[in-house]
Amino acid sequence: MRFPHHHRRLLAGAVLLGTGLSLLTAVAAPPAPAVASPPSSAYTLVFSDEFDGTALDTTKWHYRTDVKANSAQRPENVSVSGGYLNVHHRKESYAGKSYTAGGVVSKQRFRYGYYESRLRVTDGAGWHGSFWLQAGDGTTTYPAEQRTEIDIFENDSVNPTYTAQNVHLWAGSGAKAASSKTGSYGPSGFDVRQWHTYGVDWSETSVKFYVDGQLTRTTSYLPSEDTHDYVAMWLTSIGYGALPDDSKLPSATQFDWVHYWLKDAYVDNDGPASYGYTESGPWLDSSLSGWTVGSTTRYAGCSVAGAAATWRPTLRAAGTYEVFYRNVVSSNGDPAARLTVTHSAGSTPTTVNGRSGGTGWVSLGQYGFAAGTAGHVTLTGSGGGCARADAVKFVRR
Ligand SMILES: [Ca+2]
Repeated sequence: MRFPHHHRRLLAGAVLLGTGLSLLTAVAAPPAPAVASPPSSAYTLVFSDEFDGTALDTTKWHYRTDVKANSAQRPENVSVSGGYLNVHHRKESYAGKSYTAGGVVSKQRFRYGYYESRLRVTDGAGWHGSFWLQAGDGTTTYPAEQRTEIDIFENDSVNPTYTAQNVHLWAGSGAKAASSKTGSYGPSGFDVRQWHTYGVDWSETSVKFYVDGQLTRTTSYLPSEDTHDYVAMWLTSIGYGALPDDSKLPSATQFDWVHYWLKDAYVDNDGPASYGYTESGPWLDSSLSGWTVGSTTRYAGCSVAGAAATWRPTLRAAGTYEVFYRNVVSSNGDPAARLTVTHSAGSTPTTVNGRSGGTGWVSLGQYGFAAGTAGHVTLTGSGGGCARADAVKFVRR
């Protein structure tokens, strides 16, 4: 099921249509229809920028300011006008380069969910337009915290007939953790100088790439392959590959809007502090690995009854969710850890054996939840072993 909705600029045009054809000439020719395309109704919009103002919203965005390949990136090259984020390309000497470009990097971090932007790249060789996900603040493309990189859209403008659709697995500071998962999309007649929407649905096990609302490529990407970390959205363009075609400068790569939709909620002991994990009683760092590469776990004092950990997501929409606890099994684990799910109809306890069986997600059942932070899971140690805390997920059903 899909939920197309027209961009509000088109709605404004439709309103004017009803008032008389003579007004049509006052309305700029609308670009091709924009489609917001979460893969199902279970997704909720939680971050967006329509770029409809006259200045960048710097509460949402850093500027990309690195110096890389053929250009230096400058805040001066980013503008918001005409309903677009414009990333300007210029021939000018700056920071040792002969060209400048730029872009924006979200201050907020995201993980799983559906990301989409409508964009078009410049006409003329030399520019690497991209809509992509990775940690960082724009000062470098190789931050120490760099792990997952997902290229939702990526093109070298010397060949405007394709978009790359890659997942890169980094270990930080430009070092690879594993081989990239590369692919591209470019059917006959495809032209990235025209407006298209590019989306990615990133989940715990896969990355699905969309173009104009159609699924074009799926790659598996498991939490055991690299850290599924919290990433920023990058909407950028830099000089890269073929030298720029000076006859086309100045030019710009344009972004009409960007949207992020969330479906499932993950709460992790080592996620951002504000993302809903808390403890009471004696807890310690464990050497046992968490659910994704680099994720840590905690354990309660092993003979202490009553130590508790709580996972409390911010659920973006009311609905039915299946709740899972990641059971980190060990020989000294708590054989009777008590997991209590608090939901719209009350609280439901489940006893989980943390001493035998395999480490992995354990379903605690499906329940109804309100939007917000009322729903939660609490782990209470029995005192008969080490209760262990890693992650809990709420999967929308
Ligand atoms: Ca963890």
